[in-house]
Amino acid sequence: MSDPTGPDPVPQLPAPEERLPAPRPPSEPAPVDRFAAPASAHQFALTPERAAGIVRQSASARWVGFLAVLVIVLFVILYWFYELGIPTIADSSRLAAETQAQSVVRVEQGYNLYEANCARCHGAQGQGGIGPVLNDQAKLYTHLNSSYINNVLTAGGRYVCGNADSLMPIWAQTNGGPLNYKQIEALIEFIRAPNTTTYTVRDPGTGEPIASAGKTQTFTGWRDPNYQPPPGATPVPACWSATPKPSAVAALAAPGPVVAQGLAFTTPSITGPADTAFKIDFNNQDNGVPHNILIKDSAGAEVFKGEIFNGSATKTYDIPALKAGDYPFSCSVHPTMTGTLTIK
Ligand code: HEC
Ligand SMILES: [Cu+2]
Repeated sequence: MSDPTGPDPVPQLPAPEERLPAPRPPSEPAPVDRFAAPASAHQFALTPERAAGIVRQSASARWVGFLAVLVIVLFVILYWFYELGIPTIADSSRLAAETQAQSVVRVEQGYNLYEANCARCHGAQGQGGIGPVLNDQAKLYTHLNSSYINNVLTAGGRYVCGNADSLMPIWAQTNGGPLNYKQIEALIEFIRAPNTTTYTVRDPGTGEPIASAGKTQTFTGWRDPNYQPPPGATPVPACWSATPKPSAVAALAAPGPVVAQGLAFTTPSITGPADTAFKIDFNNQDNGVPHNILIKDSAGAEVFKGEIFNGSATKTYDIPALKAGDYPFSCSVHPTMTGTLTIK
């Protein structure tokens, strides 16, 4: 279809030259065999020997792991029994032994507290006197349980029968008494101590055993752990009051022992009967330190001067009859040691 009037047709270009690299001349074969690793090196599958080695290795790793776990498990089990005891063997545990040792310490402290504060009313062996008997098995079985004793010592004798004039004072510091909660605990532990255990009498200050005639003094608890009330026994009444004899009351009016310890009177307020001569047991617990009791009247006049002696020792002072009133007392050697004697 050419049109003589149309523009000149685009001239036909020759096909573009093919620009390929010049072909290589055929290479000559290598003169020698090239160095190459054997075919086995290129094999990625495990050889049977290698596979067996891996199995052996992981088997021993499993053993190591198993033994480690075994050691830990055995340790846990053995430590468990060590701490908590072997079942069926009572008291075989370390915790029980520790509790037992602490209980012994408390009972021994409780003994000293009892002898110093309670023995004058309840008897040195708890046999009773002005206050009711305490070492009675039927009573110790349930009546004198820890919380009951704690209540009596906290509220005073009124807790027993509701008698507001009970002779038994309040002992717990929480209620204004002289003994702190540790001392109350020790007293409870002592009162409930089993009679199957022998305890050592210790010096309250140093904790050293007290020996007399070369023999360490000991005591046993009161409670028989195997006691069962006989069938048909009348239960202990909740209110167990002893009506004190008048002579006992007069004796009671005399103060308990006055204790000097650490250059202070641990019993700074004491009471005594009016118009009656009475005795004071003065217990000087400061080793090698001299103390005495010097009583003055409110005007400052000396009414009694006790013999000065070195601790540890106890002496009984005979106090003359005094009129009712407050009498300050002190130590003539250490005037900073003071207290008040109330005569009523
Ligand atoms: C001043 C004498 C006196 C002193 C000291 C004393 N008590 Fe008492 N106690 C009594 C009297 C009296 C009763 C009886 C309570 C009542 O009904 O008034 C009693 C009751 C008790 C009871 C309850 C007994 C029962 O059968 O219910 C216990 C426990 C007790 N005293 C423990 C102690 C302890 C522990 C101490 C030493 C910290 C102590 N007492 C010091 C006089 C005393
Ligand atoms: Cu002194």
